[in-house]
Amino acid sequence: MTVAIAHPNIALIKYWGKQPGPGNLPATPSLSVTLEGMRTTTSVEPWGVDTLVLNGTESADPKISQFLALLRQQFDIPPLKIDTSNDFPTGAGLASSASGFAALMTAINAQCELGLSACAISGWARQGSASAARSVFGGFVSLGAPNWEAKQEFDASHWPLNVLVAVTSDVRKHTSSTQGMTISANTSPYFNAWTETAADDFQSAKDAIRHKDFESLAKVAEHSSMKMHALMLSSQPALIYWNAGSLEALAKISELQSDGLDVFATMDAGPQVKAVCTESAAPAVSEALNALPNILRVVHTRLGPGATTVAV
Ligand code: 2P0
Repeated sequence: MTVAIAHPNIALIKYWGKQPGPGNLPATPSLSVTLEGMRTTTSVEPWGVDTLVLNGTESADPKISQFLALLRQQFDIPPLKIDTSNDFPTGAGLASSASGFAALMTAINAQCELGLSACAISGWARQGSASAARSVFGGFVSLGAPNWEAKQEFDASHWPLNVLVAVTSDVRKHTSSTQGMTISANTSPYFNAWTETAADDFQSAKDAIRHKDFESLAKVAEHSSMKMHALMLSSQPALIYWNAGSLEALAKISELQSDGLDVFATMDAGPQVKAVCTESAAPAVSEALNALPNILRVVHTRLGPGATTVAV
């Protein structure tokens, strides 16, 4: 048996939409931070028939079945029991598929002795879920043209940002990211504007991170997040991932910014709000978010490492 762990990542520059054709290639470059405070733990072992246990319950997941079928076109992989669990809400906009496929591919590579490099593991993980390519690496990670290979831009020690996740719901989302992206690409009149402006945002964010320029990073990251949600809202049917707690958290973060705190907000395909801030701002941000009526809890995380196997 092999056990691997991987952490979710939060995109500061968002991926939403795919290129046509095979390989699950994103339509937009993305840039993320890998988080240490939440983890997926996945074990794999040879078994009579493929079996998936998700958070303690035997489950069927077509994405995982398709992923195994794709891998088996290239590698000799026996039937496997995959036992995977998250210590955070699954399918609720906390990038569980990112850490899930990163942990799964890391475990399969070791268990089946595939001998793949981290870059190749990431390439396979991307085919399971594009954001998973980023969770193979720690710190600040890019996924962009021309190769669409994830790459660590800076390790976690480069800039010790904190992320406070304001959890506003533990309910699984109504529309998966994969479905949502197709709906947006096919129906939103803003889709071309989204893809045309993404490369500039990506470059600005990389520059801001290199220079540890919080104000510039905050500006471009909030813009990327809000543009993605404008795209979601302008899709037909509209993809509304926010709830009352999301709006409360966004308003509070804006207020904290006006008070001079180094903090910005970003949201994904779910109602949780992630407040990214400097180490010194974190206690005040945490206290302010915890005091809001519709916030269930606040998870405080720092930047963390990439996916690894662990001894059993
Ligand atoms: C991101 N998200 O960059 C964006 C922001 C959600 C919002 O990547 O279809 O689960 O499996 O490649 O990676 C979520 O999408 O989608 C995602 P697939 P994935 O983090």
